[in-house]
Amino acid sequence: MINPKDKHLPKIDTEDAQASEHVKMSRRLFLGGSAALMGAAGAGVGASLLPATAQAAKGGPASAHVGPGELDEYYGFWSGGHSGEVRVLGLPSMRELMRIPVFNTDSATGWGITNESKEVLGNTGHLNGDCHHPHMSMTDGHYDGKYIFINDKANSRVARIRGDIMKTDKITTIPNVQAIHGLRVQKVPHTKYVFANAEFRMPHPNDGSEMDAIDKYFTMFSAVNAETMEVDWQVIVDGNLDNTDADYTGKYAFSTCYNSEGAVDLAGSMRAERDHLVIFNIERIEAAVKAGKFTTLGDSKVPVLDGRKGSELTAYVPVPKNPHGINTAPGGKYAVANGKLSPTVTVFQLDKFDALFEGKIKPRDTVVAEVELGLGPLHTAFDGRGNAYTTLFIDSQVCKWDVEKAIKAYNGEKVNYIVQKLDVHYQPGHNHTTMGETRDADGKYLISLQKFSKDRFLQCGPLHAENDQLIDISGDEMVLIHDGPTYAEPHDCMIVHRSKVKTRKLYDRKDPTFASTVAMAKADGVNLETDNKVIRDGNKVRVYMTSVAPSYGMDKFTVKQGDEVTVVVTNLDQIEDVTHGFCMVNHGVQMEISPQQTASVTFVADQPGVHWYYCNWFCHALHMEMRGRMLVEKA
Ligand code: CUK
Ligand code: CUA
Ligand code: CA
Repeated sequence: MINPKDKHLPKIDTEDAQASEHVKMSRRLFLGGSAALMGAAGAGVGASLLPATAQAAKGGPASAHVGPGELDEYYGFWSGGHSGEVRVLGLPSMRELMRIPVFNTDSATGWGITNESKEVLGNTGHLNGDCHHPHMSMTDGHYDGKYIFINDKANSRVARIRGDIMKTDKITTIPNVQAIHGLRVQKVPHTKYVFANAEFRMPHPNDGSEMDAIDKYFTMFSAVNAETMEVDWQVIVDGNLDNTDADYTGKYAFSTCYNSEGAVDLAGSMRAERDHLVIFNIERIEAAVKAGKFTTLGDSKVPVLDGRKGSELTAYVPVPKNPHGINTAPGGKYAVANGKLSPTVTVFQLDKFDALFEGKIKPRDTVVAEVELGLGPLHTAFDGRGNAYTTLFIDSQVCKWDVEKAIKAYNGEKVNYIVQKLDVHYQPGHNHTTMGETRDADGKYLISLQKFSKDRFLQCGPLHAENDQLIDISGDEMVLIHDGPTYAEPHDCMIVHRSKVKTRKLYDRKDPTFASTVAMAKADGVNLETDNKVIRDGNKVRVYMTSVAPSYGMDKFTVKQGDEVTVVVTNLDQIEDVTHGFCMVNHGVQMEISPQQTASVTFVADQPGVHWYYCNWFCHALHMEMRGRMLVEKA
């Protein structure tokens, strides 16, 4: 049954929100199947059955294999790149658990089709996106499970996903800017702000009168309020903005800039040997907003502050050359900027920022190391034990290095700060460690996200999968343990211990995601939980029906040709996993209705005749029979 050589078996913790009946069941099977293994771990409440790693308790690297019926120890939240979605994976198995549509259309759930999702998507009409940076909200530097935020570079948006139902609930278009790229959350005292970098400089006003007055172009750093999802303020910067991160005091956020040159062409943006890190002084910015020291741009009411060089709101630290990632170490002492066109990383000591803003030290005095790692450093992750892991895009390697030793070497001591270089396949961008962007970095696994897979998988034509590799970093050596093909294009991910994620099994009938639909029903005098009714309002028809496996509350209804029909389905099932669907054949509509959820979809009944509708989420032995007819009477 269970092979004792499988050292990866996930830890089971009864404190754990995910330790459901299912897990307890698995544990019983486990106990029955392999009593010998229980010796060390004990059967006690909260005990770990087996070490998930620490180089799998010295017996060699962990395995990515998680047995049938066993649960993963971590959630991974993966950016879906220009697919516009977010994906949820289990780690270490790397099994894909769920897809969360955000900026895209999703035929399965009806995202982009239902009225509820259209309300979230707003009326920009854009159903494409380019997601790079998923980050979870935090309280005091720990993941709090509440929200996951994601950027859309393609349409300058920021979205929020609710941690409890794992659905997108808010999308904000950032005004006055183009291409939201870097995104991170304020870590301390809690995620009040989501920091969003707009990458491309642009004219202001951007009214079509000018193209080449590029010295007047600028871009801005935006603070999105995590609760309201409104933009609280924007700060104009010199240069452009690439990636961003925040510190562990709540006082500072900082962003890399690869185009300090302000160029609009490739050669121009590589001219300078150094670009910079721009540091934002949150307290001073908030005070300036409060004191009314801001302007606005165009139609937007968002306070805009000038943080260009010379401003007391910002500081600019020169960094070589076209730096890309900026990553704060879990202890909060250091942050690392990754050189990209320079083979170096630059280490900032964050407690020096106060002195910098007080004018006591110079910008470069905040740099405590600038050391060479290899070619094309892009992003750095941390294990919480003093080691950093930097992706080397051009070398196709992950470089493990010791931060304190790098500082010593920079100060002239003869120490080797490079611990190990591991080949990855091929050309890594982001990487991420388990819990590594929080105070709880546990140094178990590293994910390295490769842009190219080349020969690693069966080929599927000219377009290749990417390759997300799982590495056991719990011991002295990094060991590659899994190759995971992924569809376009996970720039970044984050890995959250399952104890931090608390999801609902059923919808709350008061869930705000369908509050507008509930209000509409109320105005129509309809009780969604009991009524099956057709309400006519001119040529608008609202069809309210319930559903309980395996039938809809209404197996037929009649409308007139040309009517605008809104079908509202309420799933009265109370059983976990009994999701229904609603598809009206030949009308381009379908949707998910999970237990206790209400969902609605609107279409024009333009084809006279009988039209079948059916349930398209398999729900019951008689799922095929869950269907009904709409008669459209000829006009
Ligand atoms: S970026 Cu893509 S690899 Cu958009 Cu965070 Cu670095
Ligand atoms: Cu209801 Cu399938
Ligand atoms: Ca540059």
